[in-house]
Amino acid sequence: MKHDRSSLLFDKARTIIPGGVNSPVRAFSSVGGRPLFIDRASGSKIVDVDGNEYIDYVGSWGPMIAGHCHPQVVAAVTAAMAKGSSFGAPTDLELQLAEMVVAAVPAIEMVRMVSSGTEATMSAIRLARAYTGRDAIIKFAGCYHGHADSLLVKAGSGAATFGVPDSPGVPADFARHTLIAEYNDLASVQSLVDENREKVACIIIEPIAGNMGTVPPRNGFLEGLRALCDREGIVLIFDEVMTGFRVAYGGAQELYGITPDLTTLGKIIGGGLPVGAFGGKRAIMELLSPMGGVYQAGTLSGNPLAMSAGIATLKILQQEGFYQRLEETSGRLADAIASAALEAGCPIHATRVGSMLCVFFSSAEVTSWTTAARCDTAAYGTYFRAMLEQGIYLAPSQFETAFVSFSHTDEDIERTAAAARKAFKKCVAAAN
Ligand code: KE4
Repeated sequence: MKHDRSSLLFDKARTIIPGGVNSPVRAFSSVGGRPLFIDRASGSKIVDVDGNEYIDYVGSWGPMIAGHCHPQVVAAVTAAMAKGSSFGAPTDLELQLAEMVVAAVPAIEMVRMVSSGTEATMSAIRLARAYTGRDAIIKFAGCYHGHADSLLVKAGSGAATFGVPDSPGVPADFARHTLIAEYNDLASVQSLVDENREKVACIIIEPIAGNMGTVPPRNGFLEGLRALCDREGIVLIFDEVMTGFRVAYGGAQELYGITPDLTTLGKIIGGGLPVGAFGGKRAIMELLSPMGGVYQAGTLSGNPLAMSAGIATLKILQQEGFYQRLEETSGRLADAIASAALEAGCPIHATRVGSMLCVFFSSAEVTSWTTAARCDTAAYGTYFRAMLEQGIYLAPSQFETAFVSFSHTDEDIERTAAAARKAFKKCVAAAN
């Protein structure tokens, strides 16, 4: 595959955009090689500026669950654009999407739209601090909740990828309010709570961790967090920016039957346009300006184009059999990849929850950041490059999740399996 035009664009981009990218994990730094500049996409495929086509398992990091350029989403956004892109005033569209979210997620009694997942989590934490009058927050090593200062402590995703889970520029005075627990380790949470009596405002968690690779919650873990928060008067925040409408129409909280106090959303509810949302108990949400004193605002919050894309996408997800088809396709892919690794004699630990999946280059089970961090990231890089050369576009980091969309076909799965067989053999050869 030739990548001349991508390479030229990357050289130019790097002169005026830090790292040549507008989000670090896109830089391919941890997997070697140079990022591809994408020209267009449709269904399960993306095409780079050199005309190379790939089966896409990044899906814009989650939003494209219905596939790229879904006709219903394109039509909705085109129609909205013809009426105006932004008014800075309430519209019926944001009410429609709010009603769909509230109907889908019973724990959300009220919801506020914003323009990114970061804004959603940052605002939810501010609300939790106001509601409890407490300052400390608990997050989990390896979980990523966006790049707000208080959350860039032992963060996952790109922060983990680049080895800066504790970002420079975050004042120690901010970070000291962020306490770090171990995912799937209730005792580590209880210890922090015991050491910080009456000081913890909230626990924020990815109910299925997707930013250290895909790490499912162990049986009883989420239930234990819910009980602990009830005992201690702590606000439980489920960050479902990635899992919301992904693993079930009602998100991970529907899948596991746990009711958080606040939920953050993003990605899928914007159908690929900039969006985020946070919502939950009325008693907490009513503290938000202009009802209450907790300030939060945004020029493009509830933007008509993003709302239109989100409404159209959720309508597609409501179609009979949508999640069943997604489950079947994802299961076939996971089985094929596991078989390919076994056939090649390449030790991996594979995880999957619905259409979120991950190949950890580890012979041990991965249940938290401690075990994820031990993965062979060089081997992941070999796997990534070998798959890319064969037209399979994976997340350019071991500490991310692969996403299957409704538009991935049986042929896509077969092609991916064939590519994986060769890629794992390359990994074994490289290791010897
Ligand atoms: P954004 O601000 O990027 O819209 O959302 C932040 C966020 C919050 N919570 C969770 C669980 C998330 O996964 C994210 C963002 N996810 C990453 C991918 N792992 C976005 C990709 C990127 O940073 O470029």
